[in-house]
Amino acid sequence: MRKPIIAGNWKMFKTVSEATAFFADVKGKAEVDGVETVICAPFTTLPALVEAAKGTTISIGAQNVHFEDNGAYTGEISGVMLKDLGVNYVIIGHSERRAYFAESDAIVNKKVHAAFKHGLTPIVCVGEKLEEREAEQTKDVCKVQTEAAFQGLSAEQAAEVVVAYEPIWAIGTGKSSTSADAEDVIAFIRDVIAGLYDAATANAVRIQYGGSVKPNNVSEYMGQSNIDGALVGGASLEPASFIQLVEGAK
Ligand code: G2H
Repeated sequence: MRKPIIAGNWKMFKTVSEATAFFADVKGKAEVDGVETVICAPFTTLPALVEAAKGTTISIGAQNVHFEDNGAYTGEISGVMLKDLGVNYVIIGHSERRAYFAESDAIVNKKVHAAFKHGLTPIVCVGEKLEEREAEQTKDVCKVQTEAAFQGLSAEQAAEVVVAYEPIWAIGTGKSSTSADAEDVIAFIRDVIAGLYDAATANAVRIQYGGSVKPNNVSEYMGQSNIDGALVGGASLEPASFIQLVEGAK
């Protein structure tokens, strides 16, 4: 059985004091038996959140990692540094990073390897643009991105990856994929992983849906057999809403 995982992706929101106040509000409430809760926060807030999360079941994640351990990469943060802080998860290849920071499939794959090297669980984002959806290329795009992200991973590593299927046209727009459409693409992504490894490995991989997930639609996605949780941006920023998302994933 795959454990559902709700991950908040705060993007570039919250100062340290805002993050600490948020955590105090959700502590004990966004902790639900049978659901894994993750908060992926800005780098500056990570030390305070890791400290606050001690003794709770909430995991803390970053939103990016460099693929090298250290070096002359001004402004970057490595897996060594994240692990040193006590961070457990890292989002890799979010469409905003692919679009605004030129992250290619090859870079995403290097970052996935860097995550495993340092004991971080990668949440790997894949998903199509609106024009690709309209051209009926959704599955082709997801196949290419998934195969590239998993390249060179052992079956044991592959089983630990969390994939987030995020149709780009649904991100922050209020337009969400129907649960049936999301299930169709996510089942396809699972088949792609089965093709790379085997059915047992593919069945172990948790695949989230992301894109305008809200407290009022999370259960609908969770009701689909291949959808194992959600990566949530806007609706993860308010404590009450975040708590409802975690409760809705039961
Ligand atoms: C998609 C998602 C979080 P939102 O980017 O990764 O954001 O829930 O705001 O659409």
